[in-house]
Amino acid sequence: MAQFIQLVEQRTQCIDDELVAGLTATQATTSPKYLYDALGSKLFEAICELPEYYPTRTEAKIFGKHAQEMAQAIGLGTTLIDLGAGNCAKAANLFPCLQPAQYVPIDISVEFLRDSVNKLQQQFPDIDMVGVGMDFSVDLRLPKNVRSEKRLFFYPGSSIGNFMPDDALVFLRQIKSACMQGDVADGGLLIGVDLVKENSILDAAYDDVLGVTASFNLNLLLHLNRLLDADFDLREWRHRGFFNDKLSRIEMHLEALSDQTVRWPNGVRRFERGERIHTENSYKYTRQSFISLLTEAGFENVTTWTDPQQWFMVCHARAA
Ligand code: AVI
Repeated sequence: MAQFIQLVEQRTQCIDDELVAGLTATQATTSPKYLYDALGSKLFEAICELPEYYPTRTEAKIFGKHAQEMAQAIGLGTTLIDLGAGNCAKAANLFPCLQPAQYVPIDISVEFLRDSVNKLQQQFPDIDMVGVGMDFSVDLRLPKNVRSEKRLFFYPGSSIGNFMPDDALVFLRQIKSACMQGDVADGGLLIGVDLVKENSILDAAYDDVLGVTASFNLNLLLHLNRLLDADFDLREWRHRGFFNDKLSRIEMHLEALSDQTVRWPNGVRRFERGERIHTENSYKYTRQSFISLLTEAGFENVTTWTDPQQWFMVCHARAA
C-alpha cells in the first residue's frame, strides 16, 4: 500500500459563509469548485468525451507525441507532484519516460485518490508513492515525507484557466517557492494550458449540442440545495456558456428563466428573470501571455509543445 496523508478538513461553516456571500452579492457568483460533487465529477468526465470539448484529447496527443522530449527537458528521478491527480492516469502514462523517484498525487477527493494511488502502487512497486488529500488551491505546504529534491509540479488539463489571472500568478508563485531548497532553485513545472482560438470553437466546447455542459452547470444548483438546504428549482434556470473575447475567457452562468425567490435557512435571494449566477471562468492564453505569466511568477527556461492547430499547449519551466 502507498503512504497516504490526509490534510483535508471539514470546514462546513466556512463553506456556508462563502456560498451565501457569493449568492447574495449584487452579481451572484459561486466558486467553480462547487461544480464537482460526485455527479458533477462524472459529468465532467463525460464532457471530456464530447466531440466539441477538444482540450482533453488534444493535450493527450501532445503528451503522447512529445513525452520523450519532455523527459529530456525535465530530467529523470524527479519528485513528481501531481496537482488534482484524480485517477492518476495522466501522470502514470509519463512514468516510463520520466522514471520519477517519488510520486505524490494530491487531490481534494480523498477516498477516490486513496484507491487510485493504492492501485497504481501495485502496478509500479518500485516507485515510492505518497498520496496527499488536500485542497492545494488554498494551501500548497507539503507534508515532510515529500522529497524536496528535484520537484516537478504536474498540472495538466488547463485547470490553471479556472483561476483569475491574479490568483493564477499567486498560485504559480507558491509552486515556484515549493521548488526552492533554501536559496537554491531545484525543480519546475509541467503544465497544460488552453490557447485562444476562433470564438465558434470555444463557444461550442462550453455549450455542446448534447447539453452535457448544461447539465454539469445546472447540477451546481442540486449541489447548493444539498450544501445549504436551499430550494433552487432547476427547471427555472438555463445554462449559458460563451467566450468573452475582451477578457479572453469562457464564462459559464446560470440564468433565471422567471422571477423567483430562493430560500435557505436564515437566508433568501430574489432573482429576476434574466439575472445570472456566474459559476465559472476558463481563461484562454496565448503562448506569449502564458510565458510572461510564468516569468512573472519566477520561472525561466520555458519549453512549449503544441498540437498542429495550436489549440493547446504543454509547458515545462524551471524555477529560477
Ligand atoms: C476543469 N477545467 C479545466 C474545465 C475547463 O475547461 O475550464 C472545466 C469545464 N467547465 C466546463 N467544461 C469544462
